[in-house]
Amino acid sequence: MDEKQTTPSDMKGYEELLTIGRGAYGTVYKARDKNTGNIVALKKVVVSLTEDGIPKNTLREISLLKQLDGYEHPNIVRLFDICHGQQKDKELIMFLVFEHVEQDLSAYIDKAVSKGGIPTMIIRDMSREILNGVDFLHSNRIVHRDLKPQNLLVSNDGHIKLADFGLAKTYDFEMQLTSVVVTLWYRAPEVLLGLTYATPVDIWSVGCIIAELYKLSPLFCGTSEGDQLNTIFKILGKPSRDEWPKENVCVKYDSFEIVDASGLAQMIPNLCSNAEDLVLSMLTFDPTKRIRALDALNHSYFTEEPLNT
Ligand code: 0RS
Repeated sequence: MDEKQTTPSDMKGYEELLTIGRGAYGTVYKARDKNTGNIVALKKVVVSLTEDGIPKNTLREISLLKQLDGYEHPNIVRLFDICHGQQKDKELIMFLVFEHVEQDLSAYIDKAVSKGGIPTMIIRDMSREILNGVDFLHSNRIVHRDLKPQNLLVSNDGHIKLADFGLAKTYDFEMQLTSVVVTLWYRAPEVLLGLTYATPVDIWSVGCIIAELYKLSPLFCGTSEGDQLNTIFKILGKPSRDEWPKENVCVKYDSFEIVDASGLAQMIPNLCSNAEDLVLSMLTFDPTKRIRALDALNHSYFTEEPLNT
């Protein structure tokens, strides 16, 4: 049997119920722990072995994931266990056993459309929880790199839990093999420009996600890297020549037309002024000037009584 066909059913102790998702990360299954009857999320990760066995980066990442779980952060999915499956040739199959959360934020937003939107107090609580989770990752020097409504999980009692982080170096190898369409909509400009990047990329994504909680549809829907940048500039305005990165950017400043920014308020009429100010401080082109998670949590949007204007 091909190793790609390995499912949790081959693993003693877990009964596979269904495939939740397939992506650059591998496959996530909904499964039942046969001993406890608990429902879990099983993530299958294929690790390519080197002459020395499991790559050092992978070991480091997995031990960090275990260590982070010790904090039991309320806005991060629990990691219950790590099991290794069979080893075939130069590959080892590992299963990460996570707490199962019923719904993702994209499904939650879809449902809210027919309900006439998300109450502003709920948006504020969710935004705070997302930033709390992001601040926790950043404090532990983890950059999520791919925050989006599909990997922000919503528990039955309405709390946000971040998933799909911490295995960046392990994935990158596998990612080249998978031909999954990755969304560009939450990507920061520095990523789209192919520059080096760090924690500010997650803040950009959070800005896009908070805007989406108000708008109920994605803010920047580009079809390619260039089109994504154009879409951003059409709404926020094109950065000045001064702001354009001086590092070796392959993309030319002049390749983007100068347009009159339509503005966020135009796109999202129900955005209050505090929310607009916070989102704009997250959607700052220059990553060094972008607000950090901890400062965002102390923004007047969270500390002042909300105004319904
Ligand atoms: C239509 C695109 C979407 O419990 C879901 C869970 C869900 C989990 C869970 C727990 C811990 C993960 C998932 C996880 C691990 C990579 C991941 C990537 C994305 C999301 C979670 C990941 N398709 C349908 C709805 N959907 C996302 C795909 C759901 C719905 C409920 N419960 N994941 N994903 N880690 N690694």
